[in-house]
Amino acid sequence: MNSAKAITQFKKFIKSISSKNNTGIVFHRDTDGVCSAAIAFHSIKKLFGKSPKFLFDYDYNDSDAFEKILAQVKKKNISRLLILDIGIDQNTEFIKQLEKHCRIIHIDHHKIYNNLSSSRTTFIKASFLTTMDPSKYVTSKMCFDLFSAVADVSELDWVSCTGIIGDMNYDTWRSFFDEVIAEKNLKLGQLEKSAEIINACSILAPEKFVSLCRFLQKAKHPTELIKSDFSQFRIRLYRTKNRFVSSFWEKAEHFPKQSLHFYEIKSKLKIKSTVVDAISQLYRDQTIIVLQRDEEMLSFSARRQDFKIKCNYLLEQAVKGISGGRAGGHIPAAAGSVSVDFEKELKENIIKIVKSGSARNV
Ligand SMILES: [Mn+2]
Repeated sequence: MNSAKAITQFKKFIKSISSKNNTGIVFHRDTDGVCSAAIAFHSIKKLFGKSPKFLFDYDYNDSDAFEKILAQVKKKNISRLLILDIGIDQNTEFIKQLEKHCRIIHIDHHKIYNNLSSSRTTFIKASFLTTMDPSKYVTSKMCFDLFSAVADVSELDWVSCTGIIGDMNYDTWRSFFDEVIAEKNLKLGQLEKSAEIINACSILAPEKFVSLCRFLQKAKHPTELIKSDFSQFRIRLYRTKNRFVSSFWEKAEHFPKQSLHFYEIKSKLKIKSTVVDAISQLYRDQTIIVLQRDEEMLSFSARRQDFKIKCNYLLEQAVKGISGGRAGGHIPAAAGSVSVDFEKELKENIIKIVKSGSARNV
């Protein structure tokens, strides 16, 4: 699939919507995900005079998520569903179920696991639209560019920037930021603060994430978000994060020869992605793996900012053969989970794979 074809497919899907259709948006419960959803929401409302009837923030760790989505799609009679910033093509069976009830468009920048393209599903991955690594063409920028071809979404350019920061790709999109900053009379710091507020909300108050999406789709400037009630979560989260970041050297398990570090953190907050993002910004040429457990599951996130190790491959291989193990993501950022009983096996697998050199990105 080339870029022109993908854009044609996108337009075809949008043309298939009328004001008679009920639309829904399923988006990843993270900053890039909700920013993507806000841009899609805004566009649909503008194009059809009718807001999406169903919004759902998807968490990879929620084993009931697919059932919940299917039930709501049926109940709310959703006939057009947008799935944003989720590697949903790992779950072809679920898509087959959904296709019985609605037409689907999947817009995402994770690597391609399975091509879902069918008469009912429009499948758009970043790699159809760009030659750069797909992790860099974040979904909120994809949505901004795609929807710009059918509607005026310029009001939400700052939301796209916020999603880009959430997926740590400011450097890739510097000139886009310069334009937005000049046009909206913004400061980069306001966009960074916005990304932090959204991230904090996803962790401390996920039950408010759908209303955050509704808020963002009509917010014309980051100050609206910064002055809102959502702002309160930021300070609480960042205090905790900084504590973990500052004890990284002392508390983590280090494998300097492999440039590999395991760091298990204990917190009631689901904070591992935030912690690993911050640490990996400090040590860009190291493979950092932060682990966090609840009663049953051990979750982990891997980061490597210099692209020398494929984190997605590393974790996918490491959970192979571990029953119930899951993993996926991008080259610089991936995540997964196994049952707590398999911690030792998981770490041994990771060390073995790194030593073998097979996860090297050549
Ligand atoms: Mn993303």
